[in-house]
Amino acid sequence: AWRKFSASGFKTKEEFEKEFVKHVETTLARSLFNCDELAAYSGTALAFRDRLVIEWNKTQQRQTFADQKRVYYLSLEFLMGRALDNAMLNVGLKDVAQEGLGDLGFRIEDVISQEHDAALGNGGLGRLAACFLDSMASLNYPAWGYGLRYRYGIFKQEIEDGYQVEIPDYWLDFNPWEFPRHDVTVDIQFYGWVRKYTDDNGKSVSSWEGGEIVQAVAYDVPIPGYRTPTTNNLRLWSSKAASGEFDFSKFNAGEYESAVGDQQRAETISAVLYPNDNLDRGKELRLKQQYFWCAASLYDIVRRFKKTERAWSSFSDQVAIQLNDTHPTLAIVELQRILVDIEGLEWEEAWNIVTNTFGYTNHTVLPEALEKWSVPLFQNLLPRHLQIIYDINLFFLQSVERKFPKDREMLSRVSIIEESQPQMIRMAYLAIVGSHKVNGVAELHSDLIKTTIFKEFVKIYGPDKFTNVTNGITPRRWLHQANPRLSELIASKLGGYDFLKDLTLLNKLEHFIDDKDFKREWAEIKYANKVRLAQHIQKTTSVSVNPRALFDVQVKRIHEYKRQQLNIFGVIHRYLAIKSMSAEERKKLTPRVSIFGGKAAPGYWMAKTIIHLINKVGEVVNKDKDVGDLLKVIFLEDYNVSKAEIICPASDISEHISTAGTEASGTSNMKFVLNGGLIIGTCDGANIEITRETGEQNIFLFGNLAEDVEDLRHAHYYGKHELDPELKKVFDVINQGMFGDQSAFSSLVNAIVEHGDYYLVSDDFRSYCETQDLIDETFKDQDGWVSKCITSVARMGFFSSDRCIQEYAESIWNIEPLDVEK
Ligand code: 26V
Repeated sequence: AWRKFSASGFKTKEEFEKEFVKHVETTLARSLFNCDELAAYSGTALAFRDRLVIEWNKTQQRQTFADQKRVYYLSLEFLMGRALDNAMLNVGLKDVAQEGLGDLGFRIEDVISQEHDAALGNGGLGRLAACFLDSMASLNYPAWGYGLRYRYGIFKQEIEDGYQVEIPDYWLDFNPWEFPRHDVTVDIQFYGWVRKYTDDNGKSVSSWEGGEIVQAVAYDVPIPGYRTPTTNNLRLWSSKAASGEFDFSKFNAGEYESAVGDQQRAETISAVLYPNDNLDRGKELRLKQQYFWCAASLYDIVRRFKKTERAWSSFSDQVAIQLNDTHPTLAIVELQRILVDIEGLEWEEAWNIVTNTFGYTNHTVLPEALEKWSVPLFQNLLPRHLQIIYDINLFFLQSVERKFPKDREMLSRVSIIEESQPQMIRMAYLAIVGSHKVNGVAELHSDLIKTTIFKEFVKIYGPDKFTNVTNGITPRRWLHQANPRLSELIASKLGGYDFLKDLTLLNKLEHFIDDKDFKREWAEIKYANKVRLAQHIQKTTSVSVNPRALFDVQVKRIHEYKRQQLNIFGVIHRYLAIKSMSAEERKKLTPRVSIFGGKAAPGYWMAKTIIHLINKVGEVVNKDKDVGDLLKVIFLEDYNVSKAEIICPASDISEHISTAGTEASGTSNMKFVLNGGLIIGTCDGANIEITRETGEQNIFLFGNLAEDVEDLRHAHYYGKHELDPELKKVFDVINQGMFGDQSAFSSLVNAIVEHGDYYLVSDDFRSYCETQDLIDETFKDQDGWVSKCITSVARMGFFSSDRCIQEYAESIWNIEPLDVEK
């Protein structure tokens, strides 16, 4: 009956305009006469927000009454990007808004681009979480995301004099997409001590007492599904001082400064996203963030479960929790604490519930990224949790001992506590022991974790606990939104947009592989997308690039293992080749624009040096008259989600060239291919599955294999590797100062020449350059090139995050979709 009273929202252009004007004039208190683009964005966002809210409320009510299992996706990062375009496309009223805004004198693209990216993540891991939210809602799964509401997202990057400069990303000034829930708060405890006593029934009980309290406040963000009323919830926690706990008394006693200090300390917890990607520094504030967020989320989940008045034994029939990497592993310990210390369950019973509830996804094998926390730090901050971890470990090691009675070494290898100085807690091991399923994110990666970092656990639990779920991307944002013209062309051939809900339908494009008009239109769209990127490059770097040239793109976080250094050394090699050519030879060359983008962690010196070198090479090459259009080198500032939406549709070749065995999956590889670009890549991560799906003739693979990496590193270590002669020439010109003061780049060169070349740049250099030459040749046959691109797109259906989420739902979460309308 409540539906009778709910607003239905606008449907027509006129109704949209009415809503728009209402919001500009009342919500924003502005006159239509000084409505600029930002105000137009705000008015449009608020109009669409109203629509989302109606469906959102409906969905949440329906989920509550349906009483079926829900999944909670715990992630410290959600790299959402912009929300308005996505909301308009999902609701299906972008055309209406476009016309309405047109009437009012605005271009919809300009309005959309007013929005500040929600950048609560570093890279692939955070963007994956965002794609998952989109797919879970689009497939009608009852699902919530839980994260932290950072006041500052990932820093904005500026390039000054070739160096990266970090600017704080304060993004909350106007955010129409979040709803503060000042009534949904949780008190979170830190520090203190454990009191052990015997209760009235003679049972020994532990209780965590004292310490200090910080309050968690919920902020909710609606997550609309594509063309479905299902609108899920992303709940982000913000920290603030617990009012009345200690600051008020101090305030009254005149201790203003210390009262304010307490408040600031509390607010610091959710103040800033850690800008490290694949590097663990073990900072106390990061542990505080993790516990704050896990404890608030668990309290919320348990509170919701308790309202159903079910027996604890049915908890894992109602609740699945997925851990996005080890960052939320404390949730395992917290649930055990709630069940044993607060709800009074027996250890065994509680532990069964816990392990049936959790699944853990591993996203990296890099040793420096595997989280470990020092025991003394833990002891101080979370004394009761440390005890529980010790008990979990004790019972676990006892079971291992029973299974492998003769293998004493085994116990120290798999212990959750590393016997170092100080002792360390191995979070990945804790996550494995506390979950019923562990998965990697691409086939090679899932095999590697089973045979390397977690091999002992395969012996203990058997292979079935370990599984693979290859990553995917949402075709709504990464095809339809980023590349509307290509999406429209595809729809015209397939008879509608059903492929956005079932991406495997793309395979029908193969029927059109000889359709001349189709291919021409395809090529025109790619060209138009390149023109658009060229304009962006012109505007932001003042360099003119020829959109007919081959656009070669590498955009991702800067990291030695991703090997942007291999790319830029290859560019220098190409530059030297051009310089030594005759005019005749130059005419035969394929003109190329090498485009780089990505942030370096602020403390990662080597990554910053790579950025510096790219920029200095660009300065020299781009003004060299000998070279002209044959080669341009561009570093795009501040790579983020909304820039990726411009860049992905505009590439001819993108680079995914990590040292084999180091990139768990990669997801931008999928985005580029889905947008009609080809890949140069190593046999790593999801590149391997992309090759299997799209065909070996449609990808440019090079380099050594993962299985050979160990031997090659050995060869370097024992001085048995000879530096690649062409790479040596590149180093020679760097050392001669061709790109400015050579000492600025010596660490980069020496990592390869003197320090063992851990990432095997020299080993792969030759095959990398040869493969680039092959790309030049292949690109000369434009018709053949377009055929490869179309064939690849037709075969990308597997890489939808919808497929990926369905696999999680069936093999890990055991949840069913829920129709909101029924
Ligand atoms: C670890 C840490 C350690 C503590 C400080 C901050 C921090 C941030 C991130 C990480 C783990 C990073 C793991 C990661 O980002 N993996 C990426 O996950 C993508 C999605 O599965 C995948 O496509 C990439 O290949 C993989 O590098």
